[in-house]
Amino acid sequence: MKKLLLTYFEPFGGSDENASQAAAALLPDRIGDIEIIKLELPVVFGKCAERAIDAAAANGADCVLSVGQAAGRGQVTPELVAINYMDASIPDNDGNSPRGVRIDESGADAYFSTFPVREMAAAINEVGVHAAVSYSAGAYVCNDVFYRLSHRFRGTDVRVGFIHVPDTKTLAPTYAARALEAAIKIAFC
Ligand code: PCA
Repeated sequence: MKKLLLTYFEPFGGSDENASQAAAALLPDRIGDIEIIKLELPVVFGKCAERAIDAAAANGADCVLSVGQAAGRGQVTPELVAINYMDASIPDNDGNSPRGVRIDESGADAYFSTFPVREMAAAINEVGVHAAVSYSAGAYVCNDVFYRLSHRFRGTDVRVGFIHVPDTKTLAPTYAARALEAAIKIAFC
């Protein structure tokens, strides 16, 4: 049985909910023969990835799929690329606001997702939820966890991916969960 570490985020920016948290809560602990290990992450630069990396090692995860909320987006968006750049327009949940700096001075400028993002977007559309590949995960904490995980697991068999979901007013959590389930299934077929 394959093990997927599925991370989602706590609320941030003064909100009392995060669509990724609501969607993850609705996902089963098993999809086909994939065991889903769920982990909530703090919306804090650096710390988010440390938690995820520790949990991936502790559980022997075969892959890590992180999910976050992208308010203002109308579709579920598997992210193609993580960039080596932080630019926070609001402070993270520990009060950090890095502006226009690299995540890792000696790291690659960017990493591509090692998940099949085009197939994931197609599979999500097929279950009736609008989806499209996104070419930017932004420069806030979602991109940060995606970049740091990609950097940590580059050249290994551990796959790393990221999906943004719209806020819960735009897309009800049941649909976001359905989208994630479809994406996870296709990623392992
Ligand atoms: N969305 C933010 C960080 C946490 C989240 O759910 C982002 O897109 O960077």
